[in-house]
Amino acid sequence: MKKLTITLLFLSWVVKGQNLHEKKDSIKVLDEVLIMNNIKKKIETDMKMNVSVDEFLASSDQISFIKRGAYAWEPLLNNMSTERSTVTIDGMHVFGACTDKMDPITSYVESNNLATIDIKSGQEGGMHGSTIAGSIDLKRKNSPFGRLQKWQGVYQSGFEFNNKQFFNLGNFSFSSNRFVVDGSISYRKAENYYDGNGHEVKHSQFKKFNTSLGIAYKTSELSSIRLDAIFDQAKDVGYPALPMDLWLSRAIITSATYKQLYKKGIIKAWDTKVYFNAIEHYMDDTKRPENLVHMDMPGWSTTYGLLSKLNIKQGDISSEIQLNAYNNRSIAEMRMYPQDRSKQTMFAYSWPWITTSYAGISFNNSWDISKNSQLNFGGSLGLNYNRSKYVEFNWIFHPGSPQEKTRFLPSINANYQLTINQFNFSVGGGYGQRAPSVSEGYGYYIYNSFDRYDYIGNPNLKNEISYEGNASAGFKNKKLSIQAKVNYFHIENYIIGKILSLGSPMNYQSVGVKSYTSLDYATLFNFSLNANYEITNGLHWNGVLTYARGMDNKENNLPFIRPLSYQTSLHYMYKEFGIQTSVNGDLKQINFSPEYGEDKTPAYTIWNLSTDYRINFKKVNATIQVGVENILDEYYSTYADWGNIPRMGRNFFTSLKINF
Ligand SMILES: [Cu+2]
Repeated sequence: MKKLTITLLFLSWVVKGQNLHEKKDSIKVLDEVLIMNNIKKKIETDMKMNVSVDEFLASSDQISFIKRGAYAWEPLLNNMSTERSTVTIDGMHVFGACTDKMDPITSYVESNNLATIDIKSGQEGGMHGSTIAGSIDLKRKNSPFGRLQKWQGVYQSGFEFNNKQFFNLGNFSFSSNRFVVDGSISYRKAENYYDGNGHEVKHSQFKKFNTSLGIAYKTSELSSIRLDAIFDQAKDVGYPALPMDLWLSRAIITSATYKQLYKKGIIKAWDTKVYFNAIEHYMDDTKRPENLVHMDMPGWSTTYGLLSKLNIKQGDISSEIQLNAYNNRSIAEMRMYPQDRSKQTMFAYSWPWITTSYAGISFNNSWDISKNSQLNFGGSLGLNYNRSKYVEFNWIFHPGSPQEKTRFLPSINANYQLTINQFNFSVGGGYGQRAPSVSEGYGYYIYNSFDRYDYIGNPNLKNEISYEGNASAGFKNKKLSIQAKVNYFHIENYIIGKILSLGSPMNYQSVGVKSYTSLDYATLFNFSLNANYEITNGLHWNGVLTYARGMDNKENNLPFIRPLSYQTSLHYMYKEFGIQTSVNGDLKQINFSPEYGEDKTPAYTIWNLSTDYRINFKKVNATIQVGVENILDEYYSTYADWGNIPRMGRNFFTSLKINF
């Protein structure tokens, strides 16, 4: 929805620009609009100005996380795991190279190369490819041509006391009439953190280096070309909830984009991008004395892709049509060694060279029926092809399963919005399908330390099919805004692991083997309530309440469904001084799922406080912030902390941000 508003806004600006100022540069107008939008949604939270991408995502009421440590949290959208959502960087598909999900895509960017994160729920998020839960698009910084101030830069630094995390982030941009450069560089280093009882959580350290560069050149009055690259490297990352750590993870993410705007006709803009990204991932279990047998489990993921988008406007209808195509190859190896590491005793592919090719066309229309009502409707049709090179591994548990598989993935959605005075309402529905992920379809002995089973993929799995309904209602006046949202998913052929009676575990820690199978169906319900109130000038209150419920076809609970959660914060600003405090927590997890390795998680409440001060000196403005998270040093772990690892105890933090 937000995307459509942006598009509409941009189209109306372009049209206005043409009528009022013939010579106004449309690209500039487009960029200005995008920038305006970005300024509103800075990558920071109420409590902290220098946040990681994960901390920023956590401030959304649609996102929860599975945490395996302090680094690279796995984002759950609408309480569904990453297989059910599309996570993209500027629309580009990137696939992690870890069979144990140590590297969600969000771990390959940094907060200082992002402008915003675009989250869309359910089938509305189908623009970049087939999805069930929705989409998370990480949008990179993209400076406009011909900005007044040619050079701009930001430097951020800070220290977090609990895990001795020290970070330095810098980014700059140069902009002239024909030429733009955006660059960023960052380094974070953290040691083990301490829980609320003051105990060290071993293997929770990390080191992350990230840099990005984007160069744009205006090829004509209405067209431009842009080259982008991100390089990310994480080293010596501990995952306290897993039986192994990460030695090295490296990603290179590149793209070339051509943008053409049109002054006449119904086509307003055409955007085409080709991209390539490669990820390598090397785990390390040698630092865990409890592992008697050592396993190397490296993984590689390589993706080529194309996306091409048209923006069209005719009368009251504006449309987006997008072509997505990509090809991914995922490889993961398992090498087992006895204590003498020079002797390898076993070799297997846990991802036996899986190729995924996808091509799809999606469209999205927005029709302004009247001044206060709007109909959005869209859909997509995708073609998904998989091939397993070393299909022998898949035949061990699923003999005779085909080496190649082609699937059609249709989707459709509609949503009606109505505004009556200060009230707004929306109601919508959707239908969509997704193909199984590489692990679900072709994984071989992927050890899951949560339920302690080895997981086997099944190439014959049916498509997951989602039927979805959603509604929202809101009220807004000068001081108060309240928004309530609900959605409901009925998902047929819901993919989940079930115990296999045959097959013996490979890992000595594992208790058995599970194969991915389809439940007849599962249902998911999500509710959120968000309120803002301006108590007096400078004093704001914000509150969020979320509730979710997920069940399988036998009314058993689904795993990783967030219990009732709340967050409330107060924010006070006086001149250059700001202070904010927040309380957040989950209630007791009653609806847990013992079948999938969950146990009851007690309630917890966390109290945070921070204060900041701004200094303006000529063209430079600096902000310093000090704060403390988990003031009461509560010992807790959440429903989605893998293996109930405790979260961080009291954490003092300081940070500095300089804009010049
Ligand atoms: Cu890994």
